[in-house]
Amino acid sequence: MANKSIDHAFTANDHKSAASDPTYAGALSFMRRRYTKDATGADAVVWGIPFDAATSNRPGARFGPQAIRRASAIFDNDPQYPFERDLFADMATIDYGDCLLDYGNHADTPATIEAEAAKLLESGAFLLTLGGDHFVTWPLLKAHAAKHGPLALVQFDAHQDTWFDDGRRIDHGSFVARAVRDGIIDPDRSIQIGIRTHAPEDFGIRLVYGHEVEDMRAGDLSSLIISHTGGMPAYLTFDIDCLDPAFAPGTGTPVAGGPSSAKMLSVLRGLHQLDIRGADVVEVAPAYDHADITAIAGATVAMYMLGLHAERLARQH
Ligand SMILES: [Mn+2]
Repeated sequence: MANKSIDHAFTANDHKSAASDPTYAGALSFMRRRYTKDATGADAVVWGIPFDAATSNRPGARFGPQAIRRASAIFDNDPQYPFERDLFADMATIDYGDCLLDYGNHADTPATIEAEAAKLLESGAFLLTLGGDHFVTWPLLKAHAAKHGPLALVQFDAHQDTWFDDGRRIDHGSFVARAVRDGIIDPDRSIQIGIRTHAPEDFGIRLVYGHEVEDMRAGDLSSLIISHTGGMPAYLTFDIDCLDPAFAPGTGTPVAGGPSSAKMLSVLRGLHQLDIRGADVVEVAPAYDHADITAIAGATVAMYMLGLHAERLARQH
């Protein structure tokens, strides 16, 4: 057993070192990144929001961050395809742990998430958030828009998330409506991929339905996303229920007829020209999962998001 170490999540001396924990052992952080509450000097921060009180059907996404971190151990000791690099060699990355929320006081939840996200963004790092149900994207968008201005939303989802919203409800199906009304996303530059349910409003957002995804090539979908956002700063949100329940059974509101994880990973891989300013993976609910299928898909989507940021940093150097 050459060059193995263990518990990189708390023994790492810096934020760029490669972990070499045995895959089946060691303290679990996202991809064994160092756990720290100090984001100073980090190029990328991974953060969990264990919240699922906005779920309309099956709850359980509060366990999403834990499940995704645990599944991310499968990447250990293998340089990650398709990025052909040790992702962290030139991208200092930490695991900031989770957001503390009061389960008995959801009225304060959005402001708590927003304030902590804003603090992390102040450090200059790229923020990758592990949900949590899709409500968490609302305060995350607010924090990102405060820094970058209005954003193009690139949303992978079976649902449009434009349901009724009075600005006070805590609903995982309405954050898009709220974001459009508050001007923090530009609907004309936003796009939703994998949609297979109907909501009352689309606000002019470009929809790519599940059956259209089925008919399109992955590269064409990537090109459509890039051209539709038109170079605007973008926020990438991946609701794991975008995938067919065959590839993501462990989620709150599954819908049949979705794409495979292979196809959507190919689409993500083609997004390196997108001006991504922030990203999240939401709605992984491990209680309904089998053999970590959904958690592995979520961890891989998250890893691809970090990979896109690593490529972006490499281009800037
Ligand atoms: Mn959603």
